[in-house]
Amino acid sequence: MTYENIKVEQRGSVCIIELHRPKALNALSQGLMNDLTAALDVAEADLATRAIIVTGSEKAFAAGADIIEFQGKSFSEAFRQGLITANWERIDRCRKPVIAAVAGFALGGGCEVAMMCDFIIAADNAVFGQPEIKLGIVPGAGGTQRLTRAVGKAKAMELVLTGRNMKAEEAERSGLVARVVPLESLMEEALKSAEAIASYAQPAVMMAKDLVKTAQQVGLDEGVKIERRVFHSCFGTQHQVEGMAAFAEKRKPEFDD
Ligand code: DAK
Repeated sequence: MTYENIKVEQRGSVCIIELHRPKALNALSQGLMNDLTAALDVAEADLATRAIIVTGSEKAFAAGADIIEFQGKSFSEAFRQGLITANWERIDRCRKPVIAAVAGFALGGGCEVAMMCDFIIAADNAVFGQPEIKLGIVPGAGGTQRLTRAVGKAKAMELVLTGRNMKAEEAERSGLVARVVPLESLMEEALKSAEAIASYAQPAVMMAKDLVKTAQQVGLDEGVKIERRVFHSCFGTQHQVEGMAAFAEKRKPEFDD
């Protein structure tokens, strides 16, 4: 499949999706979001793909939704057309693990797309922010919600109300990103994580992802109860049998699906 606004590369069982609109700092146009959605559909349907990396360029992961496309829309158009529709949530609905490898600007919708991924590995030049307030709007793809869950109310409120950008080191300290690495080793580090994940039992990986996401939706008692049920269900898989046999036999487990 060929795309206009992204590049897709398969590295073994890892699918790397690179946002690629260099002239507009990877601004997330409708065309780009359509491409991203299509690529995720393919990666999710492909049994050989066990982990996905979404990345951008060294200068920009994505500098937000495409402001030029937004410009001139009336309330009625925005509301009735569902302005930039449901494909914005496609990453969030992906059942396979998705890592955001972020260098440069991750602003507005760019920060929101990164936050929809399962975790963010940031280059030391990464910059995060929700500057929508400066455009006379509010974040519209989960920025106020996911940022608040990630960094807490005080910092989220400050970032959203002032439109201030946050550098990688502050983003790591605040819990928005999992790890900061030197720019030159960003992809190597993201690949290492993706390949580790890809080597594990895929049902367990998908269940674990689902459970961590559940923690963001439900209370502790309910979450722990759901976790217990899913834990027990692992004992119905051949992966648990293989994983524990391999440990006992002091060999590497072989998880082929
Ligand atoms: N949209 C369109 N073009 C953009 C862009 C953007 N967001 N960001 C940058 N560009 C373009 C610039 O216009 C410029 O184009 P030319 O003039 O060369 O043709 C080119 O990229 C290079 O940008 P700069 O010359 O400005 O580069 P600098 O290094 O000087 O500055 C910057 C980089 C990132 C600080 C600056 O470009 C900037 O402030 N960009 C805008 C950042 C921003 O405000 N982002 C938030 C946009 S609003 C929703 C889903 C999503 C959203 C809402 C709802 N639903 C599902 C309902 C999201 C909304 C947003 O993201």
